[in-house]
Amino acid sequence: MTSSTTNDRTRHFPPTFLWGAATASYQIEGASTVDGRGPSIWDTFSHTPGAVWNDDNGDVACDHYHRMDEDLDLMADLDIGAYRFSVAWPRIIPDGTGQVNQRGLDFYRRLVDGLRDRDIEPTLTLYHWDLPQPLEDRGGWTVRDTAEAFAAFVEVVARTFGDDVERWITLNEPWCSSWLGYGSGHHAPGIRDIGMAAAANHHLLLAHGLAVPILRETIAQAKVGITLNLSDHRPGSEDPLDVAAARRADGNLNRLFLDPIFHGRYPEDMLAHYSKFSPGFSVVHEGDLELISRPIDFLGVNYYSPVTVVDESRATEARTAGYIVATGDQFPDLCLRGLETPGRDRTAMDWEIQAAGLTALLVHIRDEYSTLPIYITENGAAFDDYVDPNGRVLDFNRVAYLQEHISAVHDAIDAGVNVQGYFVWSLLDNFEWAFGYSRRFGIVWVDFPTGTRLPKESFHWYRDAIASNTVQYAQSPGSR
Ligand code: IFM
Repeated sequence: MTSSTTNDRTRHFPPTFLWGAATASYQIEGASTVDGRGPSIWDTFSHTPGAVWNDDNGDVACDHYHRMDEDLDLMADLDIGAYRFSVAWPRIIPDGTGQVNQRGLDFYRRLVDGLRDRDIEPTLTLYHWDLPQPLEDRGGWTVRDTAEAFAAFVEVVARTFGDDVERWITLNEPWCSSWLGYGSGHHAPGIRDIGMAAAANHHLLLAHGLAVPILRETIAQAKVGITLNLSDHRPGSEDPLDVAAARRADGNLNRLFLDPIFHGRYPEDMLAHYSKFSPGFSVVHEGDLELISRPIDFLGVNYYSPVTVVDESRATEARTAGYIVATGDQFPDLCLRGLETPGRDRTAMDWEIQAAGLTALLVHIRDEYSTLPIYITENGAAFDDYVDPNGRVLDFNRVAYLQEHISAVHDAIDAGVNVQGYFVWSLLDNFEWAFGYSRRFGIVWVDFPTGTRLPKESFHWYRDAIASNTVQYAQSPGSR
């Protein structure tokens, strides 16, 4: 892969570089009971008092279900080459297994055709967290049957859209589905049990492994991948305890997914750690890892922020060294504490902005795991946007974030990493899970009471980047 530089700051992307935008079904569609859609775990969770900020829910969200044409026109105006969306399993098979709901398929048919009409490549994610509730009632991702049910769902979607969709993503961020859903309980279904989270981790990967051959057998030209949320993990100091803590954090977020997919095994240190929890990885059957490590065509990487940690016994030293130390961790079993560097910019999610972490992560994946094509399937930032008196959203902080991170992608390409595309998260402000509508990630403002869309400054900036296939190089302050 080649890229070139024409002046001090202009960075050109390869001519085939794919520029895109991403969304997910539950976060934007609304219409939660329309046209035969069944309930998902996120309907149940968001309707549980206190589970989501302000008791917000996805009943209406961006009402994309009814405003699809307007959203397609926004995408055409942005001139993206690809749109990454997810299909809602409960729209297509409302009970999770069995009867297929044709009206659910019809909705995505209109979407795929609308994209094709506008020369935008559909990039289809098969699972972005909205598990049909009836499957959760039978154990959800903690049981093997759910992986089998997913395989049957994949077959329906592949048969329906195989002729029109080339790029398929089996799962979005299985770490969140398993560890936030069943471990910390911050996400649906809201269970707090480390042993169940580990079992869910495995069954999600199994679901991916079962889906790959179905996609290949059904669609001759399918390009199949999986999207992982990964981070660059840094120890707060060179103390061996902190180095070990960073290794544990990396083990939970990165290696529990990358190792089975690319090396066909779970990391020994993580297996040893989680052997204390039941059922944990005892749910792994002989042959599962061969399924999980079946060859794929690309890796989707979602990156937002680096992670810096110390061993929990060293919190006081870290404070003395000038860090702000988190008071606890969502996974106490890992015995670590997250650090904030005072003075570093952070997003409205309180995530540190550090684009160099993206380059480091991409180089690490290339060196340790795979030279397969990589797509940045999500990257973006929430900020406290507002519509100004002139009717504009001047989100220059988001522009800076995108500029720095797209520059970091360019750095990775220059370092020889095979990055083939970038999808901004997100096209629209949307339902940000446990944060409800309090966090805006969109490059398009959504006025939730009315549904009105308003492209932000970042939308116009991103459109220029796409049109010129360049970015003016920028680094996050304090980049290492
Ligand atoms: O909104 C989410 C998305 O659904 C998955 N990746 C992270 C985003 C921001 O939190």
